[in-house]
Amino acid sequence: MADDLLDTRWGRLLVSGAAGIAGVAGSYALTGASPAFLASPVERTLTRTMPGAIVSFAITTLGSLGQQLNFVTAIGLTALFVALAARAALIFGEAANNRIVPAVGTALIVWVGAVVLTDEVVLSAGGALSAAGVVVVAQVLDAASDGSDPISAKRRRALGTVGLALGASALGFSVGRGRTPAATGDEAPPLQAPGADLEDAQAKLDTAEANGLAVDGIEPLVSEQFFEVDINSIDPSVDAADWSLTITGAVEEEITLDYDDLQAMAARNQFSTLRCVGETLNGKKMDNALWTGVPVDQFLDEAGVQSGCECVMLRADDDYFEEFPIDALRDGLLVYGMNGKLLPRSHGYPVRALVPGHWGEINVKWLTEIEVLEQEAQGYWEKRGWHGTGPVKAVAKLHHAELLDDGRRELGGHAYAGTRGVSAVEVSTDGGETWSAATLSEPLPDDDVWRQWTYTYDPPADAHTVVVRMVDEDGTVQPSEETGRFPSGPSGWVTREFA
Ligand SMILES: Nc1nc2c(c(=O)[nH]1)N[C@H]1C(S)=C(S)[C@@H](COP(=O)(O)O)O[C@H]1N2
Ligand SMILES: [Mo]
Repeated sequence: MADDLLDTRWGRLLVSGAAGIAGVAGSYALTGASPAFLASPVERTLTRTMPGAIVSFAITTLGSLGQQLNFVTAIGLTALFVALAARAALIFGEAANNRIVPAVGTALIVWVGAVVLTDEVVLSAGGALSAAGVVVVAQVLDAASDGSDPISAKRRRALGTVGLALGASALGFSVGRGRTPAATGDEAPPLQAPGADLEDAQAKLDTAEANGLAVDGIEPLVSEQFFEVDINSIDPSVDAADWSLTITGAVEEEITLDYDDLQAMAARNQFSTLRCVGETLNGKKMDNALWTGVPVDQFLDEAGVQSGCECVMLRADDDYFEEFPIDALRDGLLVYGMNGKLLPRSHGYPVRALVPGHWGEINVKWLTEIEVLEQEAQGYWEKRGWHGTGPVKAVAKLHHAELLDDGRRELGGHAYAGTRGVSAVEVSTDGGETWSAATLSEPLPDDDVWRQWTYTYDPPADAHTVVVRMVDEDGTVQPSEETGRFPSGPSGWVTREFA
């Protein structure tokens, strides 16, 4: 059958490629954006094995684009793996002169590979069956051809196969999107936990609403769009019923807590702002929420800490880990609620650590283990050169500048200094020569929290530089010295030129 598409080299390549794309889409259709998606373990492996210097370079030069590139690479590699499986099965089928081998072989290789990578016996069928489906379609189209006008018929079949694979892929991606567990806070269900004081949570949220400044251009005191930073593009999806947290290592007695245990214990509602050490000085990765969780120190006492270094390693379901002083953790919460709702998957459902006053990176999401250490060790980001486990640096951000109808200009933003608190924000419109106090939002009931600021002035006719700085509760003015974000987080006063 010399006119068969699958008898030609390019035909087999084409069908294999189409099978690769369909395999990725079919996997996604069944799993959505969850760790069972075939590209997820591939991305994790890429992330973990990438040299730290390259990761840090990508973060500082590309920002989140670096991670997107990594994810696209992972999807490409996954499609390549499926395509190679189909190609091997096709070649083997031809050598054996067997019509069953190509489809069954494709399905089998992809399925075994997927099970090895994802540990999901049933969900691995999605990629395997769709890839095999493309091979079957190509075979059926070949079998149905009558042999006349071989070249153009082959082209038609080639187009048919590719078209079908792409159509099926589009369908697969839209089905998969629908299956992706809810990630955003708004979609999270309301909190219902025996130990949580929901009236207190609502009262605090009301306070935040009342204390916010009436400025359109800046985020409210409780962020509507809370930033996310993850080492992987696909978040773990942990079942609360299966979740447990163990306190291990240098303790008198190991402790294991499950979700019900935690929800039954007296919880606290606490405002806390998170800021990412890897963000630019005036970047957007700083946000505030009301967190509901159980104070962690009682568990450390119960376990009986025997640490030689007074330090702990927190570990998570996404293989993330961070090390820092145990004293910082003693002020922390095991959080299961956010803004009166269940903690969303994207922010660490079912349970994350909250460590007030420290850079975001030690606020470990999808927390599974607290290991009390004998000796200092390095966390995930410290292994990659960062120093982000300590207290946050103070910052006053400038995110809003608007000319008002009366010709004046309104400026605004947020200021944050960890648990040191914000007592004032000062604005200079002459490049730092003279300073004036900005208007601040009323403080929120907890200390580790940002404040909004606004300042309105008559802009001069010529070019001028606006500088913003904050003062903490002790009266300390935020240092003016500018540093980049790598390795210890950005410092300095935010400036902006107006022409
Ligand atoms: N398990 C886990 N926890 C994590 C991370 C992560 O990638 N995995 N990212 C950290 C970083 S760098 C920051 S800044 C904060 C961000 O928290 P958010 O995504 O809830 O805003 O989570 C931290 N906790
Ligand atoms: Mo971060």
